[in-house]
Amino acid sequence: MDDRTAILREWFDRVDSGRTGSITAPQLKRALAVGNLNIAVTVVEQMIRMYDFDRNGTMSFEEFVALNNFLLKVQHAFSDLERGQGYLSSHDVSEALVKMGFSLDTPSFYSLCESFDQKKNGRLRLDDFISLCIFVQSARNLFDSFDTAKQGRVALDFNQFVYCTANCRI
Ligand SMILES: [Ca+2]
Repeated sequence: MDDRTAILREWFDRVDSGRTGSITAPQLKRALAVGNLNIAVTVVEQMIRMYDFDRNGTMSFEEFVALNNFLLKVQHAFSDLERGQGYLSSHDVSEALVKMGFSLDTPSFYSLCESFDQKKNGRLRLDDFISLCIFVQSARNLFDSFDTAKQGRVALDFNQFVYCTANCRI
């Protein structure tokens, strides 16, 4: 076990207060709040769904390590661009998303930014930005699961559309 894994393990065991070997959405939400990240429980649930490989609704240590890798990537993108301000402007968000491999057109980018700009002041703090990235990544995963021919385009019937929107609603 390397140092980073050992630190994560310690953190995980502290959050897993009942020593069940897995952590739940409310436990993860509380743990993130200790680190000053105020993330809506629906977003935390989405985080868990993204990496819940065995689909049991909770996060094992291995699943948590995968989530943590994603969160580190998001945090790095944020700190690269926040320039000591503590927030990203929508221009910075766009740049960060491109760096992370998401290039969106203007209408989808702005509606995305607006929905995650909690204070509606054009400034996305780290928790807003994490929520936004969780949404974009899960939308990407869901899209890819339908785009089996990898053509960048999918055709959905109404049931599939409802399935998608229900899955991405956070
Ligand atoms: Ca699981």
